[in-house]
Amino acid sequence: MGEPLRVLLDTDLAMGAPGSDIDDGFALALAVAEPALRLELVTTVGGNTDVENATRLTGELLTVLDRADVPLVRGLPAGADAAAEIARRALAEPGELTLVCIGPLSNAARALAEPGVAGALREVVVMGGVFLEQTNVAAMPGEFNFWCDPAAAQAVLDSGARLRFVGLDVTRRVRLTRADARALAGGGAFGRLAAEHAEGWIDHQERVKPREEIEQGSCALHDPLAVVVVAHPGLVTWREAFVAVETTSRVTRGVAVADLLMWQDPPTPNCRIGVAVDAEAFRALFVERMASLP
Ligand SMILES: [Ca+2]
Repeated sequence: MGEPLRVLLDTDLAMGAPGSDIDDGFALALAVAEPALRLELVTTVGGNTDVENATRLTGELLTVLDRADVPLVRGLPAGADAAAEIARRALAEPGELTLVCIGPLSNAARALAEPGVAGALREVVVMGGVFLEQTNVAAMPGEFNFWCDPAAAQAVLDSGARLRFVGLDVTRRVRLTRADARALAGGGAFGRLAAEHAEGWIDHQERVKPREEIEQGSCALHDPLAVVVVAHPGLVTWREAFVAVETTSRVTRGVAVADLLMWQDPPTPNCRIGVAVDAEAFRALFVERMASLP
């Protein structure tokens, strides 16, 4: 293995708050546990919870993971904020840093609006969008991160950065079952905390999505997939696309339209999107990495 890839992680982490989504917490844990990655900065954004809570909970989780040394910078609406720090680091070391975005794209859009930043980042990997399917939920027609800040998602797509997206249609295929959660409880401090909150999250999902079959008895590991594919891109099948996001519509806020370049005179692609995932291979890697944590 060569040098670890250097990662900046932008997150709306809520693991630790009752009934809150847990996948950012697992994504942070994977970024710490994966030997092919080196986590150099964590920034926070409002989404699953507000930015204050996300920052506090991220700090607490980094301590549980024995990585309180990782710099943590709060995002919007703070003054000296996350976007400026992402931009500063990217420009200081062009071609070296990968930005992984697992919340709404508000910080990323602001960072990428700074001259030179889009070209200076090695890559931007995003959990966001739904490209080959749809949510089939009128209240949230776009995937959550795009739906929260569709203008930011569009700005990231327009930035010219090298972009990869894992969308909801792919990420919802990688699952954590109740049995998985209980197995984690037999591990260290992180495992015990994660197990408790994962079971609570599965309970919550079952309650609020009673007729969505896939949400019964397990929960999706959306954000961890975005972290893992930085180091292990072969877990997902990628396809070039031209993606645009609806920002103003009455009906389809946050919906992404992905042109797969199939007709003559196609648009110029602006990203790659995941179109399939090896869920079993992901699962094997996830279990192994979780077992290595304190
Ligand atoms: Ca998230």
